Amino acid sequence: MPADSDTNYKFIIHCDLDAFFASVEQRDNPALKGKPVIVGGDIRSRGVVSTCSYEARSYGVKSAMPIARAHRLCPHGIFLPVNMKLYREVSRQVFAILAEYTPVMEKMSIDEAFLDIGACSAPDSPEHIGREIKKRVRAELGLSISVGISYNKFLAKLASELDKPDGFRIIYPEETLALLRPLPVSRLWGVGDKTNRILNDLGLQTIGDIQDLPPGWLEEKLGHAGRLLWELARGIDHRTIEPDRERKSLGREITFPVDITDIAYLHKLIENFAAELCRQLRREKMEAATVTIKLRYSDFKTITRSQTVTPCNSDLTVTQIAVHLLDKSYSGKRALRLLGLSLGNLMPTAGIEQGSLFESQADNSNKNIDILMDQIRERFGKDAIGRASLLIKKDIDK
Ligand code: TTP
Ligand code: MG
Repeated sequence: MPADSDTNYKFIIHCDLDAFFASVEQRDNPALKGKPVIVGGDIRSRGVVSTCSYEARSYGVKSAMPIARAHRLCPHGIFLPVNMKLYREVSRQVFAILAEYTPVMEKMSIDEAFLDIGACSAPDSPEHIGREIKKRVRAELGLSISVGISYNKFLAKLASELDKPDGFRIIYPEETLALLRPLPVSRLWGVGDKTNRILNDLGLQTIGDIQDLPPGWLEEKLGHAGRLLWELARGIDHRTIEPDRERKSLGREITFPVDITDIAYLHKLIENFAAELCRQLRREKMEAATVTIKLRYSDFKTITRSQTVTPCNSDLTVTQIAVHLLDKSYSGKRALRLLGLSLGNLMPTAGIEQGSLFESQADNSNKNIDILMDQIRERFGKDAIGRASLLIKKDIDK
């Protein structure tokens, strides 16, 4: 770690459970221990692999691969459905343990979080904390978690990945450059297939190739992203831990210029709000488990109605639930001066590509439409596209 005199240093711990869904299945059914367990659905299903045990990985099976392909690679594998309710509960238990070590924790997904240990008033040695987390997760929850420790987020995550499974690794500043040097550029944070190809086309295969570039070269080619990649290649990462991901709800409401009773119009407004809120959730890779509507009558009496749901971020699902809540509680007789929709009980989405695993085909095509619309809006602006039913008078919405 940097010298104690460096007031800027941080101790960041990155924790990520090993083969999470599959490990929970193996824990709860000892007959599955040591076997190639593949979670994602029946071999006849058209879904994809959610995750698989390390035993199955040795056959080349991996997340997001079609189940049929996984079956060809590992015909004697044990194929199990996704039990999301159980994994969410275990995830909550794991995060409860992690939260005991620092108030500054950022959950990245269902099985992964950063802890800022430097933020504790009397921090124990990071190594001691890291080892204790591993021990407790094993003893109390029967699961194996990989822990990486370093002085920034990128290196802490890399540390936990490099030593998986059951990993424990610290990356010290003096070893950073040499450790990064031989690794492929795809190891840099944010480098997916597309950026990987661009970098390869520029003749950059390893992180060392980027380290050797003169400062500014990659920035000239790729703009700000080039600058960030060059910094990451040298182990520089200024991002801080953002515990505000813990935000518990997200809402939108409107006070009407004149009181209204038009139920069809209220439905349209709900659809609009749902689209906007869900888009934000998807951008933050979050889902909501509670949908709440708020109604204020012309005499200022205010009511709220909520429903707990399977965590989701789909425009259509949220709209249907909110419209149902409205229809149950509002007959159109009394004039309304305010309508609100909020999504609560926010939590990180389970995984990037798990969609097709545990949802119906209709859910999936809705999700795909949502994602496609997000991409178009990202490129052409917020009003570039919407579901046909959402096209309503914009003036009142403003
Ligand atoms: P990961 O942490 O990426 O994977 P993992 O925990 O299964 O394995 P590793 O030891 O490499 O960390 O994801 C956590 C869970 O999220 C995983 O168990 C299942 C789910 N998931 C999906 O449903 N689909 C996906 O494409 C990925 C990557 C994960
Ligand atoms: Mg994991």
